[in-house]
Amino acid sequence: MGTSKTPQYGDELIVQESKPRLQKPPLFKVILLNDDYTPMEFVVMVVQKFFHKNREEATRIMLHVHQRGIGVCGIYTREVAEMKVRRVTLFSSENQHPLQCTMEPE
Ligand code: TYC
Repeated sequence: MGTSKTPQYGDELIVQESKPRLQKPPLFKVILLNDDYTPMEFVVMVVQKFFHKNREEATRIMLHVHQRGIGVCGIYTREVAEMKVRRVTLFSSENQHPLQCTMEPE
């Protein structure tokens, strides 16, 4: 019908901005499981290396797992948690230790 034209400076615009509704990504706990064979020192080293804890905190986490059977090393988005689980599992098996690492929704 030929009534449209290129918008010009000064044309009236009514813009309804949408509210910023960003969803928080789901988070996952990365967990170590106790076993009878993995040396305590190896577990402390794993917690320091992959979860960036200092030696005191890593020792505390290791002892918690040793005494209670299970313990949280950190909380991450899905992709980061999956990567940690894979790396810890690979590193443990490369070193002939049965240390089990898994994840669960927070
Ligand atoms: N229970 C093991 C031992 O006595 C130590 C250990 C701690 C193993 C934590 C696994 O996730 C673990 N040598």
